[in-house]
Amino acid sequence: MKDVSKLILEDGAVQNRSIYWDQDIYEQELEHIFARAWLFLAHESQLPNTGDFLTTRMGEDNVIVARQADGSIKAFINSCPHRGNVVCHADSGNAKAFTCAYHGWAFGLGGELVTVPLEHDAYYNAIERPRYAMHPVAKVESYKGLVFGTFDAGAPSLRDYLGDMAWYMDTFLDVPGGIELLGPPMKSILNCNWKVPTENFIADGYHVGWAHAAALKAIESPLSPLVGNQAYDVNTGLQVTTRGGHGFGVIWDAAAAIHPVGEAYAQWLAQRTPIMRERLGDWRAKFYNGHWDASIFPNCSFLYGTNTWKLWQPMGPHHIEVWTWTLVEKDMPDELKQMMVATNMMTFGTAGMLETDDGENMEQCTGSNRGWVTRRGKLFSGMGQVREGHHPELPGIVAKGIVCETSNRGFYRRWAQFMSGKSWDELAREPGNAADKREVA
Ligand code: UNU
Ligand code: FES
Ligand code: FE
Repeated sequence: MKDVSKLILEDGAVQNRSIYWDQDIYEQELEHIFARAWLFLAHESQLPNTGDFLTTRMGEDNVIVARQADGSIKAFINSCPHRGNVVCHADSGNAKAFTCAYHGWAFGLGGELVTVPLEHDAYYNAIERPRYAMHPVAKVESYKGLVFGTFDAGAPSLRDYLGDMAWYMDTFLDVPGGIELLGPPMKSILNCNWKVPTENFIADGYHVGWAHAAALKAIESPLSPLVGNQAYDVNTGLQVTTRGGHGFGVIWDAAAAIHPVGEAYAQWLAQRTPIMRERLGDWRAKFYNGHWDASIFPNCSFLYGTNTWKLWQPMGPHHIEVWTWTLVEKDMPDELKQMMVATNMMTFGTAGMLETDDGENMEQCTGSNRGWVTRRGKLFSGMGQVREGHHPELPGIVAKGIVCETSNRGFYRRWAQFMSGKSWDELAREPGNAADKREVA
C-alpha cells in the first residue's frame, strides 16, 4: 500500500497533484473508496416493475441492478461466474432471466444460477448451483427513492453514510409525490480524473462568473451580475460541508436561474413553497428556492434547480464517463418536466453550454499533470478557511457565500481518511478542525 499520509495537507486545503494522475493511487481508490463507499446506482422510478433492470458500474465493476419479485432491489456483478463473459449488454429493460451468450448459463433476477446447458449429460448433474451465483453487491439500500449499493458488508446504513447531507437533500426528496430521474442518461467521455468534476460540483462557485461568463450572458441568466466577477455578495448564499465528504453550495432564490425559459418553473416553486414550509420548516423552504451545486461522496453530483443529476464513472485515472439525468418532481405537469429535460440538455447535457465550458477546464486540470515535474507539485483550495464555522441552526461546517472552498476541503479530508484504509468505526469519527471553535452567523 502506498503511503498516502502526505497527499492532502493543511486541513484539506492542499492536494498533491499526483492524486489526479498516478495509476497506483487510482488502484488504491478502487480498493479503499469504490469497493467500500455507498455508490449511487439508480432512482427507484427507473425500476417500477418486477424484472425491470439496468446496468451500471461501481468503480470499474459492471453491475446489474434488478427489481425482484418481492419488490426489493438487488445488484450483482455483470460477469458470468463460468468464464467471465459480460452477461447483460443492454443499458436497461425488463427480463425474466439473464442468459450468457458464451455457453448459455442463465441467471435469475437475483443473480442465482437457474439454467445450465447439458447439466445432465456433461455435468452429470453434479454442479453445485449456489456456488455459481453472480457475485452480489453486499448491500443495496434506498434513501427516499435514491438507490445506492456498497460492496462492503461492514458499511454503516446508507442513512448513516449520508449523515447530515440527507437532512439537506430532504429539501427536494421529501416533496409530495417524490421525485424521478428522467433518462435514459446522456453519456459522454471526458479525459479527466473523477475527482475534478466532483470537486467542481461540491464547491466551485468561484468559476461560475468566470468560466461560464459567456453562457450566463447567452441564456440571459439572472446570475448575469456574476459575469466576469463584476458583482458578488457573500450574503447571497452558503457553502456547507456536511462532513462525510458530502457538501454543497446554495444561491438563494436562484433555483430557476440557469433555465433559459424559467417562468413555468418559478411558478411551480412559488406554488409548492408553502407546502414545503409546512413539511420541512423555514430553512428548507428557503433551500427549496435556492440553486445548489452539490456532490455526494465519492462520485455523484447534482445541481438542484438546474436539475441535472450526474455520475462521474471512473475509467482509469485520466478518464471518466459522465452520466447525466434530469431530476424532476413526479407531480410536475408533463410540459414542465419536458422543459426541465430540454434546459438540462442545453446547459449540462453532453453538448450543453456550461458542460463544455467545464469539460475543457477539467481535462486540462488533469492533463497538465502528465508532466513529470508538474505532477510533483501541489494544488490549493484555501479560500474561505477563515470564514467557515458552526451555524446556530444548520448542520455541518458552514461558510457564507458560494465563492468558497469549504466543501472542497471537506471532500479531500474524507478522501484522505478513506485512502488510509480506516475502519468504519474510525471513519465515523472525523477529525475536528478550526471551524469547530468558530460560529458563523
Ligand atoms: O457550474 C456550476 N457548477 C454552477 C452553475 C454552480 C452554481 C450555479 C451555476
Ligand atoms: Fe483556477 Fe487557474 S485560476 S485553475
Ligand atoms: Fe461549471
